Amino acid sequence: ETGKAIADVITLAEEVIDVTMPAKAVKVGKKHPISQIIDEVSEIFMGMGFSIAEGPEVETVENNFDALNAPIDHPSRDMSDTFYINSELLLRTQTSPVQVRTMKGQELPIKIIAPGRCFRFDAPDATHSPMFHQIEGLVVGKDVTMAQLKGTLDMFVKKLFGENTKTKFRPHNFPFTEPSAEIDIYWGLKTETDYRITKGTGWLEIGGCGMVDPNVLKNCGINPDEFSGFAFGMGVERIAMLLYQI
Ligand code: 2NL
Repeated sequence: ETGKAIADVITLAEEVIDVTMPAKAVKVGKKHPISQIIDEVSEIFMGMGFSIAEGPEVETVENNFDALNAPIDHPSRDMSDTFYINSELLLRTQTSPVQVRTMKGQELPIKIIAPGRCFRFDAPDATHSPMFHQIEGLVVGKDVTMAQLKGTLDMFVKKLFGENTKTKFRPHNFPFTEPSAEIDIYWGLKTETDYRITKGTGWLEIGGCGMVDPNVLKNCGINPDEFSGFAFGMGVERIAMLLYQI
């Protein structure tokens, strides 16, 4: 009986989402879970006035690290953490270089999200993959504030996870933002799985954010005395696993 019950649950999960066969999923009119999340998140931000920006997966060290204020000895720059093509080119380790390109090349104000594929020299396990997806966001203009950052992300998580979702901004450190925070949502402790995924706290980290560091604005040709900005980033696989119970 227990075996049958488990089999039924597995069958149900497979009917909701097929994580194994993107081609088959397309045939039966379903999108890959990664595409579903990217499309759903994009819809939410477009509803808040953001545009979608894209850029190359092969990037310059300048756009991926230098412009983003990454110290020359930052561990993420190591050969053992990043796929280098040569001394100037690499596979992007986040989608921020898309935003760097936009800041360097476009008029202000900027209000974009950048979804896409990223690469890090990681051994695959349950929580790591050498290829993964991120969605980053950037707003730059006159008088852009941290209050607007918190309001924007609070509205976003309510639209994605439900209107009762609470947020917590926990101080953190990133080279490209100052101040910086990690974003936690209250997930709850109703099931055993909830205890496992929240490490018994009920809170779940879903991404990072902060005010764009003045050095980053300067590196991209924007005067930090005149303009300010906020940015955020989240992992698509992580959100897909939460929403689809993978
Ligand atoms: C995370 C954290 C973050 C950003 C990404 C960013 C981009 C530019 C300038 C400043 Cl061009 N910041 N992106 C900022 C804070 C956090 O991602 O946990 N990602 C999965």
